[in-house]
Amino acid sequence: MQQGVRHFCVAPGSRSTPLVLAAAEHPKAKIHVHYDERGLGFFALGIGKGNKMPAAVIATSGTAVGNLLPSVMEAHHTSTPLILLTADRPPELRDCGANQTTDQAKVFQSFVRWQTDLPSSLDEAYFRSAAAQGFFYACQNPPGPVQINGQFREPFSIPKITPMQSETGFPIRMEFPRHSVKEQKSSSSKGIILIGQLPHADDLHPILELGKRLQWPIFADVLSNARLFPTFEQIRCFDWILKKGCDLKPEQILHFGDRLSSKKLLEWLKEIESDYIHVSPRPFLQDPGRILTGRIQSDIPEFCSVFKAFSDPQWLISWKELDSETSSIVESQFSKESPFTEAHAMRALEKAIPSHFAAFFGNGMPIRDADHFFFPSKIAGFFGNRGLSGIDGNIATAAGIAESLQMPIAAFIGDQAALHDFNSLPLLKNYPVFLIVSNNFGGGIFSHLPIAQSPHFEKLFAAAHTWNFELAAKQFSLPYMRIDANPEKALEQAFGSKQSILIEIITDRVENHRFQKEISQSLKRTNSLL
Ligand SMILES: Cc1ncc(C[n+]2csc(CCOP(=O)(O)OP(=O)(O)O)c2C)c(N)n1
Repeated sequence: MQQGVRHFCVAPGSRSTPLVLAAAEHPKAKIHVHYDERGLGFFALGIGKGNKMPAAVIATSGTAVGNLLPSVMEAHHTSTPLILLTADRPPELRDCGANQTTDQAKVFQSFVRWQTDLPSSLDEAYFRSAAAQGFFYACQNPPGPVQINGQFREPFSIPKITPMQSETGFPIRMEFPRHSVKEQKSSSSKGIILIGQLPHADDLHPILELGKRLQWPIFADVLSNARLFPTFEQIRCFDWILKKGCDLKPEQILHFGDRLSSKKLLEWLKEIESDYIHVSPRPFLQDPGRILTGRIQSDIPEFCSVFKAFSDPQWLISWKELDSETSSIVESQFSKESPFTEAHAMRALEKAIPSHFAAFFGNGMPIRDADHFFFPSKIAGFFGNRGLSGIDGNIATAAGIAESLQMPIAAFIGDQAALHDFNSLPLLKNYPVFLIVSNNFGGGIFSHLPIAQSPHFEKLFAAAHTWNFELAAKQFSLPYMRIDANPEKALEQAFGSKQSILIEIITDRVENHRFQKEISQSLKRTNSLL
């Protein structure tokens, strides 16, 4: 608490009684209760994604702790701060068959930035210091998950910790060094800037300004938030341009932040063999193609201010021309008579979403469709779980983001991601989450793979089903709306609500695949006419 942690996410249990009561008695703690530790972990992850401050999860011993692992992995891979307060048995009950007792001090292995196994009896100074140490590691550069495993002996009592005098400020002052860099020069004028999800919100503008100064095209991922500031240099249809085939070859690539969603981009980067530099304040290697020619660990604004290169206005203009040709071909597909697909649903969301909403995209097709088709003029921000791209915990993460930002969120996820995280529907009870489930009755993403031709596809890959979500909403007293076509008006109406709602949009994964294939083919046809 003294460090500024306010959200305590609690799953019921007995061994964790001292931790739960200590949080409950604190006047400044905001307590969230959920019965499923897996969803609770993702909810806490969402809080950390929203406000960059760690939420604390309190869990009892045994498999409860194991259920936190997926969210801890995602927190590790996305550098999201998270504190786990796990309750354990005292040493005399370990390794002797005692109930609900396992080796939970090592469950999270290398995924936690720091871990401690607190002894059963400890004085206040030790406890305070360990809590501050955990906070420090959770927030250091790079932030991430930490575990404080506490050994509690019965009878349980509330630890007597007298609140510190000062109610504000941190008793441990943290100052992280900025990673500064010397002047960086490139002899190229034909450069491209890639922007993935960024470590800090204030990294974005210096990159956009760098693009303007150098007149270098910018390829920005949906989670970079760059499309909220549509500067001239941004190439909106870069993924379609690369899919169609493109003769423009950059000499220099500058990549800021995380991996981009576009698979085609990675293939193209391998083909072109340009000088390719990744810039991040974090020490993690970001190079799935093993093609980087340089890594610079630096604060992003600092790097942008010292980077020098040449500009060639024609280079940018050539990309802009390609972008506008490509964009009009993509748009012409939307104006044609065609069956209703996930792409159309995404477009409807783009038009209907109010500007004070945030947006979250589930893994599978939703994040990819958002990357292609979701360019709202103004919203509060874009979110996803792209550290490990799991379809688990997507509902819980969106709920955690809404809670920490205290703003409504539209969460667009597929039916399998929804089925995976049904347990988290009760978490929608607080801040409004407009949960849009695009139900294409299976895993649509696999229709885009060669395995879609296999006779085993529907059963073993799409995992086809015939379920819908109306009764699930009813089970958790959530309002429900079903949309079969023309979703824009219906979405606008739903977004007027003050409370969470489950909106099921019926889509067709085969048609979605056909629609996107048609875009690629019409782009290729135009290529051959040129
Ligand atoms: C926890 C987890 N299990 C399995 C996968 C593999 N996977 C990736 S996408 C996907 C299907 C997604 O289907 P759905 O949520 O319905 O979205 P759609 O692609 O149909 O739009 C699966 C099973 C995963 N990413 N995470």
